[in-house]
Amino acid sequence: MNQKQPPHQLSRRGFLRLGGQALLLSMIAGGGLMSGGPPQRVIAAPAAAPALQLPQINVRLVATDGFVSLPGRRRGADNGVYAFGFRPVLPSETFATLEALVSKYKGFTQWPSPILAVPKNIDLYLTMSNLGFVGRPDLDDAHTIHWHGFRNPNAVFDGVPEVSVSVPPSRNFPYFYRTRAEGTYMYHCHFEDVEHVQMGMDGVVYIQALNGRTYDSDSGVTAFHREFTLLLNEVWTTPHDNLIGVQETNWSDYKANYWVINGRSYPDTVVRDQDLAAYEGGDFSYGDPDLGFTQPVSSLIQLNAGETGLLRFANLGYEIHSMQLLGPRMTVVGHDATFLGPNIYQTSSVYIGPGEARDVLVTAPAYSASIPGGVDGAGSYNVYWLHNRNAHRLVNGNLPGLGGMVTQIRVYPPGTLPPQVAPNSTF
Ligand SMILES: [Cu+2]
Repeated sequence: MNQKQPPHQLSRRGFLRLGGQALLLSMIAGGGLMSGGPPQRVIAAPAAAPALQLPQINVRLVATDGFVSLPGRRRGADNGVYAFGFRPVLPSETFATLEALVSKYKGFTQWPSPILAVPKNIDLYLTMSNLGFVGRPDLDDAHTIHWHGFRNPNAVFDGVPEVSVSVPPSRNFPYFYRTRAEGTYMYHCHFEDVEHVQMGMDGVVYIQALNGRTYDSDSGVTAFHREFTLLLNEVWTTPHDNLIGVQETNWSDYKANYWVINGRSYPDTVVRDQDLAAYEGGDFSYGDPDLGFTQPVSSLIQLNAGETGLLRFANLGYEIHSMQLLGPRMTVVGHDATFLGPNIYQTSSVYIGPGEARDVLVTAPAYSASIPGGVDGAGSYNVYWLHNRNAHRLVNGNLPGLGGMVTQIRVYPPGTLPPQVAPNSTF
């Protein structure tokens, strides 16, 4: 995210200010004309009026297509899964020309869309640029960004194309959000949304509480040390293959054959960022067929013993998912970006319907060498499995063995892991 104020950003603020002044001036003029007397005096806004400007953050996402990688469907073997998605641009490119972004990013999708971790009480300007498709140049699909569950007072920025604006190829659109209510949300393209969401145009957005915990009015019970976004989806590879093969899909035949967390299915879910090159043999050059490039958001949960992790679950698949943790109890503190207050509950299985979100706290038990675990680059750990309770969703297509919607919580001796600086980063 770019918190700097480039010169033409100031001109945008100036434009808004000018717009406000122009409105005020026309009201004065109108009052004067209607009464026939002198212009009315301008009445100052009351001290309690909402601020006209809040601290501002600028973000830019590009929408394009490309290929992602699943077990048995590796992108590097020219057998990847065709997908659409939103990819972030570098902060230095936030105000780049569309042509520059097309030449660099077109055809390089990622899944899920980048995690948007947004402070509360800021103004977010999110510019989305539709770069068009490389794999299907015959399609002129538009895209939108819809923040699902977010209380958006203006339909123009809500991304539902039937009631607002969609963004055709070679066009930009600046979305505006004022972040008033903390919690876990999700965002997705709303243009032909059954297709575009299945194709990968979705991600997690969350609003950070001012107190550094999960919710501001929580009496201290939603504190955490580390946080992880876990976006649940299923993949039905048939429409992906049909799209790149220029064939139609009957969506009422929907029958998923992969189940993913953050776009990855096991064992990709438990690969540390630091091990990706060795895992797939890539070199991390731009466009390299690595998970780190196509599916860069880790699904692995790492905690020091005694630490509390916040798991921000969101489900943008089309099936209800029940995620079970074998080990410590989970404390559910939020549903759909709403603090549960006295209705906080403990459970070993969290049910999450399509379009729903859950804020779940897990406190890591003490480390013990006698508990099952392993050793990775961070050190020795105990392992607790977090998995879909439906065993049919613990597979990868027709491959044998464990796969699908399963990951690990790794618990290390106290002090092993340094403090977290970004959600989902691994050590
Ligand atoms: Cu779209």
